[in-house]
Amino acid sequence: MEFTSQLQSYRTRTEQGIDLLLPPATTRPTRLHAAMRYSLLAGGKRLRPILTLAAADIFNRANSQLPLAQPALPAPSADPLPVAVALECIHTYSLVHDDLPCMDNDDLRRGQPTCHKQFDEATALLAGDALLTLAFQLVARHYALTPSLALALTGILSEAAGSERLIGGQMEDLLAERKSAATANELDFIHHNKTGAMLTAALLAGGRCGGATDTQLSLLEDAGRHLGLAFQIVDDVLDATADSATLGKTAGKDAKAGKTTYVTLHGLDASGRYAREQTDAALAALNRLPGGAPFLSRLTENMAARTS
Ligand code: GRG
Repeated sequence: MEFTSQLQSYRTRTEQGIDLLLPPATTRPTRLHAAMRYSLLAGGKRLRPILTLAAADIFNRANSQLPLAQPALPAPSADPLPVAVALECIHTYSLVHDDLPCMDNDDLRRGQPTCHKQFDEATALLAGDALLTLAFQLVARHYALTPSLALALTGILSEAAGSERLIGGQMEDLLAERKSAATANELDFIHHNKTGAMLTAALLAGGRCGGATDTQLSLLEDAGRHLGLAFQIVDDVLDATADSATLGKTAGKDAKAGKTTYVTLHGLDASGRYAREQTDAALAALNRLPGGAPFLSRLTENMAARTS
């Protein structure tokens, strides 16, 4: 399938999965479930679930081409959709909490009022908590028949979302804001964990569902790390150069808050070069996967060239 149609197909699968796997808005307490659905269905690029679905497909395709009698059979593949939705739940919870007044205090997210603006602070806090919890419920429910896969996915999700990765990155980010400037090392730590961990987890979860080998999982991890940094550098460049309407969130916030970013540390040109280096490193890892992972490679290029 051509890239754009494939991208749209993954996105549609994700949207349908979200709608199906989230409790209906009529579930009691309706305000909570309405807030969860509001934030999750508000749009967004769906990058993490797309990475999961595409990573699983690499191995589904490769494994389906193997001769029947293999000396070391790859693990059987499983439907990656529930864990793809789980990743989007965790990502969305982190956005809902990040937008709260005690953190980034933002009014606009995915082109719409943030969850606490649309509902209220307490509801947004609880909706975020519930989305995080739902992610693990989805994994427990939908992979119950393959306990070793359920365990591996739980490990991937909990590590990426935990105190040393996503939450740790957010903590260091808040600490860095309180002092005059973050160092390059601190900035790399923040983004490697705040942004990179969830992107890597998405690729790993897909690889696990598709039955990737340990070597292939290492390549996915490598790709995720570089993709995460490239993604964040581009995010910093866009914050400094794009407008709010294009971004669907408040632009120029970093500069206004006096925040250290790749752009303030290295300037626009060097940031562009650094993003390119990281993109190339991600592509090199993807290229070593079965079939050269053309969809993920094109997506990586597109992320580097994105305008929102
Ligand atoms: C509250 C534990 C906790 C963490 C918050 C997500 C986050 C961490 C902060 C938001 C600010 C930020 C720049 C995070 C880096 C990751 C990032 C670029 C998130 C936005 O991801 P996109 O662009 O968003 O994929 P959409 O809306 O398209 O899904």
